[in-house]
Parts: sequence; structure tokens; C-alpha cells
Amino acid sequence: MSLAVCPGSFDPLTLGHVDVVRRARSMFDEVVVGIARNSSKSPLLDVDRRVALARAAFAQDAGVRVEVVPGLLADFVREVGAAAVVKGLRGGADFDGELPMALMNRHLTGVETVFVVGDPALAHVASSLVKDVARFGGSVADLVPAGVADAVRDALARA
Ligand code: COD
Repeated sequence: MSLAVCPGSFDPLTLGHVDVVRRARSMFDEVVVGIARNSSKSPLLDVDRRVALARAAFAQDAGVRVEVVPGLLADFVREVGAAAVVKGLRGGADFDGELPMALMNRHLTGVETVFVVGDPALAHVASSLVKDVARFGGSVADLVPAGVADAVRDALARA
């Protein structure tokens, strides 16, 4: 049984993330969506909300489960016995950011990172832009799974 981890902040989960997870699932028997902390970002949605939204989004996807990454991704990958980390690329800028993380994760545990090219129709979809559009009253409902746009709007209203 081959297993991969798709890690991210998922703040919020977008259709771009969903596309990457499903592409990963086409290559691995099982995919763990790992909701992790990016220490350079301050999340809008709390981790429980991100887990609930991701579990709802992948409820019908056999072989996909959602877990929290409590600390170092490399430790989590080892704990769940994953063969690889899978990350999505929208373009060269993503690769430039991802390469040092891939090298560090391999340095720490020997785990390889597999990059998948996302759907070009979703290349403009980023969690940061989704939050920015929502913050200024734009609609993001067609960029995110069901329930996510409402969760973002509610969190922005409370912030
Ligand atoms: N199309 C294709 N890919 C996409 C799209 C899209 N439209 N949108 C996002 N992606 C990809 C991103 O390129 C990324 O690969 C992945 O989806 C997740 O994106 P984000 O923005 O949700 O997540 P990040 O980049 O903030 O995740 C960084 C981690 C949280 C994975 C990283 O900080 C981490 O591993 N943290 C745990 C602590 C740790 O181990 N730190 C050391 C890392 S070496």
C-alpha cells in the first residue's frame, strides 16, 4: 500500500488544493492531507475549522484522509509511514519556494517530494488571494469547496 502526504496550511482550502490532492491520489493508494503550521503565516481559520472543512471536501474521496501535522512535517511523514510528500506547482515561483523545503525534508528523513502540476485553469487560485478578495467583498464561492466561502466570511467578520 503506497501512501503520500499532501501538506499545506489550507487557510483556506481551495479548489487548487483539491485538484492537487486528487492528482496525488491517482498515483498513491492512500493520501493523507496534512494540515500543518507555516511559521511565516498567521492563519485566519483555526486548525479545527480547517480540518472540518477539508474532511467535508474529501468525504466522498476513497483513500483520502485529513489529519493535523502537530509539528515538523518530516516527523509526521515518518510517523504515518508515507513514501512521499506531494506538493502542487502553479509556476516557477512555487517551485522556487518549494525546492528548499523539499531538500530540507529529504535531509531530515530521506523522504522524497513529488511535484504535480496543477490544473492551469486554477493557476490563479491561492489561499492568500481568496482571503483578499473575500475581505473586500468579492465572491470566492467558485474558487473553494462548499462551506469554505462562508467560513472565510465569518472569520473575517470576527477578525
Ligand atoms: N494549483 C496547484 N498547487 C497549488 C495551488 C493551485 N492552485 N494552490 C496551492 N497549491 C499548492 C502549493 O504550491 C503547496 O504545495 C500546497 O498547495 C499547499 O499550499 P498552502 O499555501 O496551503 O500551504 P503552505 O505553502 O503554507 O504549506 C507550507 C507547509 C505548512 C507545508 C510547511 O510550512 C510545513 O511543512 N510546515 C510544518 C513545519 C515544518 O516541517 N517546517 C519545515 C519545512 S521544511
